[in-house]
Amino acid sequence: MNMGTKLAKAFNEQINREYYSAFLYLAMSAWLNEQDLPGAAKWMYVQYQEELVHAQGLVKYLMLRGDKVDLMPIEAPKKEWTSPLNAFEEALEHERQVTKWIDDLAKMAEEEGDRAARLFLDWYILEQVEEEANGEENVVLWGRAGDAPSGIMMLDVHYGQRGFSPDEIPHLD
Ligand code: OFO
Repeated sequence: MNMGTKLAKAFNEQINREYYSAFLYLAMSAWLNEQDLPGAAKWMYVQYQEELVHAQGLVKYLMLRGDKVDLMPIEAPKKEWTSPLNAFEEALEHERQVTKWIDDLAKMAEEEGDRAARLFLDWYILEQVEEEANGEENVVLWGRAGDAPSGIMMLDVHYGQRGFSPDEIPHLD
């Protein structure tokens, strides 16, 4: 039950974007670690792990449908930010862009009359609500901490508590 060339191509483009997201957050994690913020670095590392799973979910779906998986080069992310707040602001901006891409993909599935693909994408649509909510909270919290060393230290401890549990994307197993 192939999706067809147009939709499969769009899925492959989204796979590339999810891997780029993973690279971006891995780069942010490394930079935050260099800034002696191990908690924030861990938070971003968990985000990196989540993005890998998002990409895997799309790959598995293409395989399930019998469409071609076309892995493409992943753009190198930037490597430095001016402050932790700046990194979290850019992460939020990136997630807002990802939301638009996922919405466009869902619209294409609708236009193509592919109900199964459209239903599968519901998981990603709902995930983006969470991604943006987390991103907005990050910006508020790191903005509040400002340049105060004690505030930054407390926030970093809080961020270090984030653990990774793989998302339950349909058909991933
Ligand atoms: Fe894959 O949700 Fe973030 O980018």
